[in-house]
Amino acid sequence: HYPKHVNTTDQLVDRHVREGRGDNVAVHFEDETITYEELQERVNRMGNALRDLGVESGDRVLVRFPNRPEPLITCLAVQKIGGVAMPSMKLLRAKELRYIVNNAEATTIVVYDDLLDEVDEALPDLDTVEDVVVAERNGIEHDHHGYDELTDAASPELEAADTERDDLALMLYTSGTTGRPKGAIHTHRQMLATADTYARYCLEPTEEDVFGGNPPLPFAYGFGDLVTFPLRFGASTSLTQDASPGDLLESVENHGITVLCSIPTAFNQMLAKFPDGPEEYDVSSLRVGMSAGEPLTPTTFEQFREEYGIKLLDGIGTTEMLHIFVSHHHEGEVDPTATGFPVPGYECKIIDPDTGEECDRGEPGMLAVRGPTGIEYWNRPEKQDDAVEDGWSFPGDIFAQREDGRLEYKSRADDLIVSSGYNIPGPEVEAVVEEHEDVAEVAVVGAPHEQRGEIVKAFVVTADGVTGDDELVEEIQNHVKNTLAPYKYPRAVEFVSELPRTETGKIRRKELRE
Ligand code: 3SK
Repeated sequence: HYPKHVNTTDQLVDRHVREGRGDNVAVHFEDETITYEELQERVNRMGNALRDLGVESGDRVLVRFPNRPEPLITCLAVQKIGGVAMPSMKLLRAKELRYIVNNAEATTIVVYDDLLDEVDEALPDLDTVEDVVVAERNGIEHDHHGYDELTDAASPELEAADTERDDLALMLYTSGTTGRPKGAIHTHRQMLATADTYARYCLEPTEEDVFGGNPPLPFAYGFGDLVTFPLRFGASTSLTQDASPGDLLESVENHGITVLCSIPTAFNQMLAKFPDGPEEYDVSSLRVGMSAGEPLTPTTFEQFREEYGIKLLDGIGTTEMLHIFVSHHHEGEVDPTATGFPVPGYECKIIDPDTGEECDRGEPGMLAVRGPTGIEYWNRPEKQDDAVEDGWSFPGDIFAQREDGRLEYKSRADDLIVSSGYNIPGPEVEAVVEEHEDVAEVAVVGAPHEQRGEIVKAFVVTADGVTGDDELVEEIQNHVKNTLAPYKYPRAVEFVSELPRTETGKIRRKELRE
């Protein structure tokens, strides 16, 4: 429950200064540390600069940066003056920016100079944009406003706007598997609620914690992990720009990261790059890891525990739900073969898509979720109607609920392979193929087949020094047949040098299917 009038930035920044935590470190970035008091001043200057440009309550502001302090400061500033922050993925091209900015009717763009090209290319078609503010960090020439010039000239004093809890604060565009991107909208209340449910109960953060990792800030997962969660609890965030596995470990050592946030691909890269563990780095500060974005396999969980000494808490969330709604509630209860329980504050049920009735325990069906966040799109009523029914959101995942209440991930609704009438969840087969010592990475999808409708096909990246040949295909197939119901074995195996991935690390299954 939140008061009717609440402002996220007031809660994430100003409250700590008011309550005597102004000297706590809020942000670590490279060699720089920013205390809560300094963060407040920088946010205030940016908020005033935006107001001076004419940004008003409710206006949408596109924010385009790698993971560094400026996007965090800008989003908090936009929210403090009652606007709606729209962090956008770095790799978006002019065509995508055109659609997003025009759909959102954004008035202002704040951009890292190295990402300006695509903005400039799109700009003549951006109907509502009045100002572009450029953070000059790489000496790139431009004819827009300069971030430092505007903020240096602006006042360091700013009262938070009198926003209401259900006013919009954040909009994140998500492409999903098909169609035009959709703006997932979130209010001040919902942003705080992700911290007060998942983070509070599953991570139990304290002021001493340092959250760090490499999910991009425009990814809902990254925004929660690296902005909302640490700042809600007066803790610190460690930002690492364009982090490779080595960069991330350097940040763990230098900034004393305690909560490591990432995705399975990156955890696997860390394991592959440092097969004997992170010996070159001091990672003794770590206390827990968070994993989301893709299902975490038991193999990765076990290897990471062995090499890094921490358990990874797997969780499932979506951009629309803003953060994780199913996870184990603490590391002590983790069973790596399941995703976990509904996060405190959320309820889940499993629905048979054919009958609309609740499934029996153990039976797979569509996951429905209800809680303090829910699916809501900007101006797309037709998508809204597909995704929400009687207050229950349908994120599009297939789960089964075990007798003990744990929820077991099966697949995305569109990753279910239907072969000779059998429903086969691709990720379940992936987890088994990945157990083979000669396999580094794998993605399993359905391939069209005349007699069977579809067959299970595995795209495999072999471990370093291993050649993919017929013998290995047979070994992989036998391993699956011996571990799962034999109809789930991959009838086709193709060796590839890498898997196609999205900017947030998700495998592009659609591309593999095609
Ligand atoms: O992809 C996920 O699992 C996720 C988790 C938390 C927040 C947002 C997303 C998309």
